[in-house]
Amino acid sequence: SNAKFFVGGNWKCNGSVASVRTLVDELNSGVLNSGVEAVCAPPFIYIDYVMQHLDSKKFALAAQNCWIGGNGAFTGEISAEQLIDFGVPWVLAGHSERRALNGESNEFVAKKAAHAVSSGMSVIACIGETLDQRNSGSVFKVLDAQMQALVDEITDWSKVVIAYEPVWAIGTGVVASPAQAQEVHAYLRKFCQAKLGLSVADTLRIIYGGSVNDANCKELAHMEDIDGFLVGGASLKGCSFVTICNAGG
Ligand code: G2H
Repeated sequence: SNAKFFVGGNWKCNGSVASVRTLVDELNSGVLNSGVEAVCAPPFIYIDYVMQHLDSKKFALAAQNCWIGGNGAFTGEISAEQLIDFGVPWVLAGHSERRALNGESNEFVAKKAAHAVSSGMSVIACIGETLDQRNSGSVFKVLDAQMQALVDEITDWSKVVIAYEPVWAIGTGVVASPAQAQEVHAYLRKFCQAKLGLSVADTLRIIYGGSVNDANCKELAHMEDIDGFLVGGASLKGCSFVTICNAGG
């Protein structure tokens, strides 16, 4: 598509003060292509350190989650308003781990993403089918429902990146083949074309996530409708993450 290559590093619930310092140093010493938009998503408690030390000319910051609405009596939550106030421009929504482990529904994810966008944030909205759903032939039905919920809530799609992350490929080492990923990405772009129009569909970044590493990224990046990656495990190694960021060419 006609979109700037986008790579997010989702550190998940990993790291320590010491390892975050090492990772930031590794990332700062990497050389990034000018054609890539790269974003790192540390756990909340390390965001302040990363903001102060990570080279902001190379990497922007994302939070891994936010609350569905504004500030208030919501113990343990952090709002999009607070992230904006703190200077964090990006947030993930609907990662499959939160859908599965925290019971986040399509509607909840969509409302959260829409609230974050209306608060001024950019959102990486994650979707994807499980292995059972793939084996029973309901991939597109599942993706339709996840996408339709987002379409129903989000008004400004210029602030959205869609991450297709098949659950069976997440953290398993089983990466989707380039053809498997391309098939879904092309489907998603068509869906967006029908629901949101040609210009949105053409500029929307649809990125792939699930066991992306420095060895498999190049082949995936060549596929026409793969506009970047969301990277978990391999984003914890600075040199691997930089290699993946540069896979777009
Ligand atoms: C998918 C991905 C990052 P990993 O969750 O979001 O993780 O690359 O470890 O499969």
